Amino acid sequence: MTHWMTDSTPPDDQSDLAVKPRSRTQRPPMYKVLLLNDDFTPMEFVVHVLERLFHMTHAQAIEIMLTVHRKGVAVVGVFSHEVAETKVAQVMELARRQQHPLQCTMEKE
Ligand code: TYC
Repeated sequence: MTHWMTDSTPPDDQSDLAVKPRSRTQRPPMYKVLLLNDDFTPMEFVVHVLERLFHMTHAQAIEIMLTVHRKGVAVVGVFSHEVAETKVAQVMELARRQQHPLQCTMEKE
């Protein structure tokens, strides 16, 4: 008996019946960054934050700011955990520096 015959892998005589192995690749979880409404933060400050930190055009920033103002909350972007955390921290820091009560949070998509 030759050595290769003791191998535990059976001869592949049914290659035409092969099934696709289940893919084990996974997407990393993504996180929504949410902006919350309040009664005190000036509209123009919120627009500035959206332009500066979320790279929105002036028109897009106004639209999202007004959505938050009317509905109470809006998603301003979807990012990896690390980027979402950084964005939230940057918004909170800009607001804190200007003493605005603006709140920004993140949640798993
Ligand atoms: N509601 C605020 C006002 O009337 C404006 C505002 C919009 C505040 C969006 C926060 O996330 C916010 N000045």
